[in-house]
Amino acid sequence: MRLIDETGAVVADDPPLPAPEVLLEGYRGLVFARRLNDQAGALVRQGRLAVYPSSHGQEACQVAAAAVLAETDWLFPTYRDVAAIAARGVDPLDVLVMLGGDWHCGYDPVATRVAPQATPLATQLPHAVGVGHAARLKGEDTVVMALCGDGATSEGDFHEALNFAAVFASPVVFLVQNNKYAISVPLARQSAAESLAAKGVGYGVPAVRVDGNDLAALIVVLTEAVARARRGEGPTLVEADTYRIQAHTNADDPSRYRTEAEVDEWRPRDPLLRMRAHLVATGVLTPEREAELAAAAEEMAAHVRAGMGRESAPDPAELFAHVYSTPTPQLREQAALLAAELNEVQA
Ligand SMILES: Cc1ncc(C[n+]2csc(CCOP(=O)(O)OP(=O)(O)O)c2C)c(N)n1
Repeated sequence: MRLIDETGAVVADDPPLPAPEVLLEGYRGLVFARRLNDQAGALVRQGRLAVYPSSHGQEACQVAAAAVLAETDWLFPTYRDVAAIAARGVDPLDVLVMLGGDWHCGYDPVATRVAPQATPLATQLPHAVGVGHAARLKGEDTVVMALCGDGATSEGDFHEALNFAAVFASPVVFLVQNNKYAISVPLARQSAAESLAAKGVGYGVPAVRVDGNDLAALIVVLTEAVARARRGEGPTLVEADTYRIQAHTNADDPSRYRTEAEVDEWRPRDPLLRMRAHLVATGVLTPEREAELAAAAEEMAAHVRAGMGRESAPDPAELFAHVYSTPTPQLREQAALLAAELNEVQA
């Protein structure tokens, strides 16, 4: 599904576009998300942030996922969904705590209704379904938005979560950001299905494939999926067709598995450029408004730069502290190895 093409032109009028103020607010979210991605990338290069999986090029998915939720709903993100968590209203500094190398989640999941970021692939999906199922049993009208990547759809947890949610009509929206790569593994080596949305069929879950760089289409599709879940009609699977423009993380060299020409094909499909073109053409985005948005995004970036590194440095030994109440011999051995190595480095 697509409503606005790469030039910003409207290409479909059914379903209708979201209201101009909704799109303008969405554009604000895109500007903030892009600025946050750029800022976090710079902090990694300065050695002030341990790792950052950028969502550059995928910002429309991130912003839409947060925009369609009510305050009482839940968001279940992955490591790549920093911008979605920030769009939900969590201070970016708190979101970056874990990626700064701390084993703590930097925000309060219960207060923010955002689960801790998940690094193991797809493990957040059964958790998301559990929260949705529990809310349903308690008679609450909470909806859960569960995010994952294309690679995560090969994990057993994805299938178990989808099946359970379908059978028990759990109020969960599964949003798969198909950015075409699981680190170096291209989609064709990940799935033989015609599309990732097709995976909904076997579970009896309605599925939609949407242009993941079209913010308007994403908002429409996800709003309907959330409404459906809230009506008690069960889960929806949404596959967002998008692309990871930057490296998987700072530790990755994408030139080993994809060509620059392929990346260049996706650059003009940028979700920001597209929404900007649309809003300028329709007179909704004035130069003054745009300058205000840019200034506010700069302020957010300055806040992130100033606050980075305020958290205490975690003790590496804590890595082993809470795995088992009685550590196994292997764990004790690993802990001793790490301690010896750290002693050597410090000496
Ligand atoms: C259970 C599990 N297996 C393997 C990994 C290693 N790993 C980290 S990221 C990644 C690729 C994930 O790709 P995808 O789900 O498409 O998400 P993306 O990074 O593209 O957002 C892999 C295999 C992991 N984190 N968890």
